[in-house]
Amino acid sequence: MHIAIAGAGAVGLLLAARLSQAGQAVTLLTRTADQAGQLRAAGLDFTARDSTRARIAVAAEPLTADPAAGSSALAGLQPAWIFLTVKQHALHDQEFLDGLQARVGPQTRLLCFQNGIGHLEKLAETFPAAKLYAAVTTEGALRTSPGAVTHTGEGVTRIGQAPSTLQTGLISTSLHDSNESAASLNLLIKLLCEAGIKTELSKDIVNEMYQKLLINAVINPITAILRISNGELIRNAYASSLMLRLFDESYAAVAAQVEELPDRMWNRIEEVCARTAVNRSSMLQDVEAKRVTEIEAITGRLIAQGRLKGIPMTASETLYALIKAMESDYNG
Ligand code: KPL
Repeated sequence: MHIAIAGAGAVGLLLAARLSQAGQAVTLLTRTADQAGQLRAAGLDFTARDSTRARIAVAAEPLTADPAAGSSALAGLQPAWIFLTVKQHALHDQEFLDGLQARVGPQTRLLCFQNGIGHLEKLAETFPAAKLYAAVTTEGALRTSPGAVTHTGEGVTRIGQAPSTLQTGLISTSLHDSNESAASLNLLIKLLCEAGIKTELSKDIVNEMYQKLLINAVINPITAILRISNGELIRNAYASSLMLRLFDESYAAVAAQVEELPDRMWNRIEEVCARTAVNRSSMLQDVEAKRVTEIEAITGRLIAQGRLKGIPMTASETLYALIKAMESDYNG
């Protein structure tokens, strides 16, 4: 079985490192030819949780490379799984979608790691015949250079099948056979666990995506604006009271979408901040590197859903506008 990982950011590199170390055939599909060249030439520099460092040989090529070309690591191979570890906004880039299209065969399963919501709908629309799965991970990773990643926090990855209602009836029932899907998922879970990525099956991955959305909506924008770590967020009384306002309206918007939310979501958010106290949220890392953030996929989507249900989303709207203002300042 061959796994392709589209997106060589922190999570993509972490998965590639762990799977390659466990002997799994993996190809990293990068956005740039430079990054692929560097990874092929120097290997992937991986720092594990216990601080041990290893240089791991990995197959890497740009996503836009012709997969049929003899030089491709995937020549003549149809990956059983493609892990999509790019940020959600990459799914709106036609060049990226074309590159992916060339690699998605009738048997390929797409496992989507994006934060936020809306990406499964976009992928179902773009690849109506693809078998879609989603992952929610709490693994912590930091990409320190295009060829180096550090495993900063051990977490759990939950994976499950995307709801068939996303896909057109005929295709989803004929191709997304549930016994076959369950067998493939179980095999993948075993493989990931053996590679040191603790992975579990989720029976309702959409609900879990919404829980993660709530966590990200409350933590990420404030840390990015104040440029503080997740731990500082709960130690700062003003930031915490802003978090509470965000939590109340975000909780209401999420609760209007999913059947049941676990109790104590606020406590879970505090726990996440405590557990990842020294970490800088992904949105803060994006802002510091002047990259486009995930504000649309997280706060933007939540505001839209809240408004549809008549829920006032005033704190979210203010933070959304502040992050958008920071983003538009990058170029100007
Ligand atoms: O997922 C995260 C992120 O930074 O995007 C949290 C949970 C906030 C941890 O930093």
